[in-house]
Amino acid sequence: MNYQHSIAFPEDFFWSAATAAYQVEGAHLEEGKNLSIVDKNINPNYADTSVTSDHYHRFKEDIALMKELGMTAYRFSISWPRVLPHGRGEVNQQGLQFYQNLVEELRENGIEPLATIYHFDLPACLQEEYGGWSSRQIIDDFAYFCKVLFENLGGQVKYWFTINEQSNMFLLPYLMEFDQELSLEKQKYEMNHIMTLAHAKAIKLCREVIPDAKIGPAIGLSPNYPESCRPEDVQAAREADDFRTYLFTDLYVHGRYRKNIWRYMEEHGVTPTIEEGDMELLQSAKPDFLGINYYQSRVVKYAPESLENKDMSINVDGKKGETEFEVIPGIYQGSSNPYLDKTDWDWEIDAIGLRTLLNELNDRYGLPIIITENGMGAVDVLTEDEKVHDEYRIDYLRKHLEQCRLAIADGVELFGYCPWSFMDLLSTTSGFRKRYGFVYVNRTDDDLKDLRRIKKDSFYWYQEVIRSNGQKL
Ligand code: BGP
Repeated sequence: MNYQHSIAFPEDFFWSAATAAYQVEGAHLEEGKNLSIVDKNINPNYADTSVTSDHYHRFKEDIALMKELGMTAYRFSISWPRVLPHGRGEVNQQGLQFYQNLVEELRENGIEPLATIYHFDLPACLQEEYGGWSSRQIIDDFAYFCKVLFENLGGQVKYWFTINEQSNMFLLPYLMEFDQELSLEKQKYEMNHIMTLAHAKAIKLCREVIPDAKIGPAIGLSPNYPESCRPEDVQAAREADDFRTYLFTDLYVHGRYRKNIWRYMEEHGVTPTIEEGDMELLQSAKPDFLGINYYQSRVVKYAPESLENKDMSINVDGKKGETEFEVIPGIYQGSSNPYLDKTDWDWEIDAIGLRTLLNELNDRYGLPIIITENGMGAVDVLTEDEKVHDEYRIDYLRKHLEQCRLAIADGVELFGYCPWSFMDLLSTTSGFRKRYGFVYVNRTDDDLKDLRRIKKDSFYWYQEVIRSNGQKL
């Protein structure tokens, strides 16, 4: 439904953009920083994490560009092994100072800092010591990391995201490490439970240390459409949403496991270990908002019991058609959507799906929502006259923002938009080949060149969007 009178974005809407530490900072072993599991496990076919966009050394220049763009907020993440090189214990003052300088510089430029505490980069030493997220020991270590951040940055940072894409880390665990001897599925459900406990503790701690701050998760979500109106497919789409979305959001918001998923876990012998007090902790830590990373929707159909179980295999090289869909026999299997265009990485472009998702989440949970990621990965071309004509990205973002405006008119309390990404950075799966930024970074996977910053066409477009508070899309 369209409305006759268009609704404006709220006056205090956060016009933001996002990055994450390991993808943008570089300096992966400088000034006391230690290795994370991402530093060790990033796709070896592309650039590594050592330099990336060199933001660690150029953050002032980058913040000047954010200001020029007109951003009123900036979502970034804090590297755990930069602040705590041993995962716990002694704080690396130089590492902490970097984030203090960063948030100070943002504030001086009128940009609200939005900080993600955990964006995939677990200190490698904690993985080696006790298996990282597979052990409950991590809950206290994570709480300690949070305490250091809240105490030292809490005066300046009033918006916090606990864990980035717990759902995707669990679904596409290309950066995680598992025990080869144990059932993968069981380990995933155990880890998910442990992560949710750590997230809940962080929320409680934040409320104690910075009572005027707001905190919530940043969840990676793709709504599932049924491939046909065959009732089996409609039910399969419902269940896909239960497994891939509502398992996580119900845990975060209500502190409970969905009954159908719990029954599934019991029947498959993969229930997580629940200790005394766990569920009370989860129930006592309702987030202030939901952060949503949205890139695409998905299509599913019923998967007969006779099929073989198969994990999803994602396209990492940007050659169309390489994605292989997951199959969960008796529940659902993925399929492609003939009505949608796709990126070179097979991500299905569906702006309306964002409105649908926002409304669905609003109806279920009634919490304020911020879009913490949304964007289009592409191979950008730098022309001889130093331009990047990324009209495909403008088109993608414009369409998604139109749907955000409609969702606000529908009644969704949307308070910010953080396109992925502010500047070009190391893609989690595909190095510097796959770019997302408003600002081009002059380097390739093999050649660091001069790392010069160049404003793309989308930079000037977003600048106008912000200047008009979203009236001019
Ligand atoms: C999300 C991550 C980001 C980012 C983005 C794009 O899952 O939170 O860190 O990488 O996806 O993904 P990719 O870089 O694989 O295209």
